[in-house]
Amino acid sequence: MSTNPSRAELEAFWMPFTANRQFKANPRLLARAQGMHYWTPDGREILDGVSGLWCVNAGHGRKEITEAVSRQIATMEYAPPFQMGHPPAFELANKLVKITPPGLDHVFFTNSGSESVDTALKIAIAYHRVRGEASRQRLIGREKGYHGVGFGGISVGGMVNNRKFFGSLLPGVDHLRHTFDLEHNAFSRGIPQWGAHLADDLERLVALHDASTIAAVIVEPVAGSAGVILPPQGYLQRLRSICDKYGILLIFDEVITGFGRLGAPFGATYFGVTPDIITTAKGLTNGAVPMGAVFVRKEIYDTFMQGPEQAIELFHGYTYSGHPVACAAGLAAQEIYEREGLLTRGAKLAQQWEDAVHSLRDVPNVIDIRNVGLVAGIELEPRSGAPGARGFEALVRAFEKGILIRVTGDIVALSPPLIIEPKHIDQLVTTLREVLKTLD
Ligand code: PXG
Ligand code: PLP
Repeated sequence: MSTNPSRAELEAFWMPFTANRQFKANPRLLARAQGMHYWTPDGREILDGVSGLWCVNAGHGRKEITEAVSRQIATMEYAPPFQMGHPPAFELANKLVKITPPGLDHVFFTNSGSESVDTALKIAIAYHRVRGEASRQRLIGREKGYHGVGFGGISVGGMVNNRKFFGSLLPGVDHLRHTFDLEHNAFSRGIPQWGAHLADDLERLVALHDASTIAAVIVEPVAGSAGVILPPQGYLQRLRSICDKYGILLIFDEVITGFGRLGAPFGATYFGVTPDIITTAKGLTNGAVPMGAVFVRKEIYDTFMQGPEQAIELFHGYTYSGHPVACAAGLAAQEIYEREGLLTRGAKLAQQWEDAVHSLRDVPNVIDIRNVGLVAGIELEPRSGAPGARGFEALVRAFEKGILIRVTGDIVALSPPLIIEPKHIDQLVTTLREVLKTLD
């Protein structure tokens, strides 16, 4: 394909979560990547402000990953994961449980965040059944939550457009109210003070459905996809203690917050709240090969390990669970994170990051700025009668001016590779200021 493909050449690919007709009329193509940058087919340099899509945490083009993947694909490209094993999967599992919060010491491998979520929800329901409490089947998500695009994930998720087209979804699901509140929390620096009591909404759902029907609560420690929505101080602690009180499993969906995004290995580590299950993907392999992982407490794993020894304990798994090439990428990525201290590097840059993004406060149409670790959300006032239009223009113009940002509705999200240097932070914020100033 040429560097300037025709409309016809772009037609066959039905692009995901994309305005296909707009894109195919005005394509935004990426051809190459290294470090903090992408390059377009015609050689324009683009500063990556979103780690690809929240996943390339160690930056692009990491040689160690390329080499590990090449070695593995040449040695053994595939091995069946059911009733068979191969060393890299065990090695990666052992490496990962060293950085998970204490107690979460078993790993189930998947191929994406959506599969991790599906796996976690199934484990939660099956766990209660195996324990003899089969009435616990209900799943509780949260408004504005994003848990991928499987039927389980969109059922517990709370983003209207991701749900409304797809019928009646899973039965037996309810939602906590979200923690987004401009009136109390606009322009908070870091974690907002107001709103720990919003966790008490779980008490309302317990009173309505009874704890004996509830298997699990799933939340993102920081909601990414809906536009960087932060948990108020004390909120996650309160959710944890209500779950404990009623024997409900707490699942943290850390597909975005996992692997250093907040300046700590996991959101659970950052907030000091330990869930029963953690779902991950994205940064696990630095985005180089698709892979997800679900971490569970020892007690959950042990509960399944009963009955005859030759019997399968969990009827669940994917053809590509623990794929050798993904494991090789995962091992290499984790070694980079460890060697370069990337899982905690965000903490060192967080203050500078916070000051830089909050400097956009005076820009026209900016109605809120939210930040934690190396994440920021910059919320724009929607244009009247055209929600999302201003945000979309920001994305297009930012790309023209050489920065890659992510936009949800009228919220700009930033989540740069954890290798970012101060000069890149300056460039990102200065360019974004210019872009936002030109929007009417
Ligand atoms: N859970 C969470 C918390 C996520 O952020 C998924 C599950 C699903 O992962 P997969 O690998 O199936 O895509 C995600 C993914 C955005 C955006 O709007 C966010 C995600 C994916 C695509 C776009 O910024 N997060
Ligand atoms: N559909 C069919 C017909 C299959 O045979 C399989 C796996 O064997 C699947 C779906 C599931 O595929 P995967 O294991 O890659 O999720």
